[in-house]
Amino acid sequence: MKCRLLGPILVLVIMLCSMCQGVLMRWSSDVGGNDHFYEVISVPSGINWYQANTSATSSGGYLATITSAAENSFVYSILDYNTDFIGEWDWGPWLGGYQPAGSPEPSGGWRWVTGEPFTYTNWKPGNPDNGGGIENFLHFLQGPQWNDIAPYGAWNSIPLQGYIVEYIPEPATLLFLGLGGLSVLRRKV
Ligand SMILES: [Ca+2]
Ligand SMILES: [Ca+2]
Repeated sequence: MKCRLLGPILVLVIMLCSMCQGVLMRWSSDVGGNDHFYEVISVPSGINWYQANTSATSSGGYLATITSAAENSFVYSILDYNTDFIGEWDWGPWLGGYQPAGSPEPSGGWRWVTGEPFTYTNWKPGNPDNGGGIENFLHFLQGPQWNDIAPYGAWNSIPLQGYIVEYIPEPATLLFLGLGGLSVLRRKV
């Protein structure tokens, strides 16, 4: 039994460790979480929402979708405020929320990239405001609260410097964790 499990588990761990760079943080069901992994990807040169979305899906996850206050607290807790929030206005990383073109402004039609219900929200007061008529994408702003912003960042010209990816682990990975595996997987840089 041990030998039969070891191979797939190692393959999964190697796959997780090779998907991209950074530290995977597990929101454990032991503390009321969903057992998903989250990863903050720092992009000092800047990245727009479309690029972040493509990168997240190509690495096997998706831009983080936040559907409860508890999840918002967990995801925000893994951010380093000093490096993940940038600029005069403390712009934080991209999330997986967006507003399709043609939605009633400023608050209509918001959805998650996964299709999960967009019922829980944590807008910063005054948002969403569809500033400049072009703000249809979601990110953390000045803390754990959200802002709608343009796809290319502030004023559609100052890109954000990171994004958060959410991964749903395979059952075998959860079994590995249940057997005493790590709750934090450190990726190779
Ligand atoms: Ca908008
Ligand atoms: Ca806004």
